[in-house]
Amino acid sequence: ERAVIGVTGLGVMGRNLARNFARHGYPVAVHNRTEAKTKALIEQFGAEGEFLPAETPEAFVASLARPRKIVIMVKAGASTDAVIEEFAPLLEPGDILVDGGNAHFADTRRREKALRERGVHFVGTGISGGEQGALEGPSIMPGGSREAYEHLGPILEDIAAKVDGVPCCAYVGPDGAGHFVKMVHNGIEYADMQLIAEAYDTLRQGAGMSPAQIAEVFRVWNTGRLESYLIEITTVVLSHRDAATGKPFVDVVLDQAEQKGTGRWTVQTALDLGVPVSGIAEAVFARSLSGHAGMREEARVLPGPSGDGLESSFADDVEQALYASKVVAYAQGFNEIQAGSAEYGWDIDLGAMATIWRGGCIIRARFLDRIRAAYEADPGVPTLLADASFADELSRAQRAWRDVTVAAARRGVPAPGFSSSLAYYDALRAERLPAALIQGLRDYFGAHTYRRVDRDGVYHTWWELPGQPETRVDV
Ligand code: NBP
Repeated sequence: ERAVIGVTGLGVMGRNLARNFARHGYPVAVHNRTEAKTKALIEQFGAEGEFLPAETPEAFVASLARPRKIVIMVKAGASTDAVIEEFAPLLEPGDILVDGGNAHFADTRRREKALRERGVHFVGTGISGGEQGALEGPSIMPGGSREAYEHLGPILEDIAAKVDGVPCCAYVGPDGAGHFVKMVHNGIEYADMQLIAEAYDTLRQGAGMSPAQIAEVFRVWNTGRLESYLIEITTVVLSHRDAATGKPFVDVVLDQAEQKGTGRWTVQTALDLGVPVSGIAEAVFARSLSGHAGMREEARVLPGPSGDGLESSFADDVEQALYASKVVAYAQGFNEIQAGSAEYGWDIDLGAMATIWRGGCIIRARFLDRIRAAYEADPGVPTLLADASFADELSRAQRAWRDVTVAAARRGVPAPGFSSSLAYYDALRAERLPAALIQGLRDYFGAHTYRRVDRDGVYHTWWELPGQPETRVDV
């Protein structure tokens, strides 16, 4: 019973997570369904720390100190249920099962409830940062009971990424909260990448710049407020040349983006919760559109605009459009976390979520400090757009944001992220929305009723009667 923690599922992520624990001095029990992976881990990396390999779940469980802490790192879905079924009977009340896979938060809620009834803590945990993050310090978003976090938290905080000495790991909230936050993190990641892609496309097609020139633009942007991992690697990818053809790498890659589903979950969940996450939704739809090869092939005959190129000083405007749209996407994502937290009673600290995303994960960025500060200044701020410092930046960006959106449309460059984020900004700040007309139409064809700006109550207009009288229907 030497192992402080155990990892079962030694794929790409599990293996590196186990090594991360070992490198931090924790004796770590390791187990994998196919034993060869366990052996390979010991052979290759056994010298990095104290590993306790186990052939069977029984031996694995027996090697763990109590309360046992077991991290499951297997393919999300049925595999996770299979592994839980295998291990749960071997555990005792107070033991802690951690699911570090990309589970849907609803599955995590179900699993947590079932295990709680057996006295076992189930900690659905978002882990971001990919293979390298798992090894060198990921961003960790653990849900589950506070009691479980008391045992587990210090170890996870130890192996997490650090920014200014602060670990990128904090207790998120009960049951599915950790996986929910990870889901929204991935949705925001989709939006971030879509906006970067639009900035690139606008500069390439609109301003006629080469990938190498655009790489340089991104390099400069990465020294300013956009500084982030994704902007940094955009420079690397755009600078890269294909060895076989000598062409820019971006020109030899098939332009059909794939997805594993967490972006889609973010949007589906937002639809259920009634939270407008248009920037994230556009990013998911843009990926799915890119994959419709047949439809795109047939539509290629449609004419586009004719016109001159844009000036390269335009790049400064694109930076503003990218930044402003990014603020909108994050504001929408944080609203979704806020809504999920309210719906499920999680009491999530939004500022803390921005804090744990500052390092380790794919969306790590300087910008997240600003979000943390905004929630520290006013934890109840209904939208980040209303935070004084973001509002100020958006108002200064808006001229360029509008110009780039217009220019993209004029040039025939699709920029759904820029334009939908701008529409969201304009809709939120609007004095009056045409939703009033929609209410009128609904009342006309379906007697769906409406409320008035000048009086309380619910009303219906008798559209078919002479004089079209109105009555109050809620009394
Ligand atoms: P891999 O595909 O590398 O490994 C899958 C692991 O699941 C293997 O250890 C495999 O065992 C095990 N497994 C499967 Br599949 N079915 C099983 C079952 N029925 N019983 C027991 N073990 C089973 O996955 P990965 O990329 O390490 O991802 C693991 C989890 O981490 C996923 O949920 C993923 O979404 C999540 N995640 C991945 C990343 C990333 O960047 N890759 C980032 C963040 C989160 P075997 O060796 O016997 O086949």
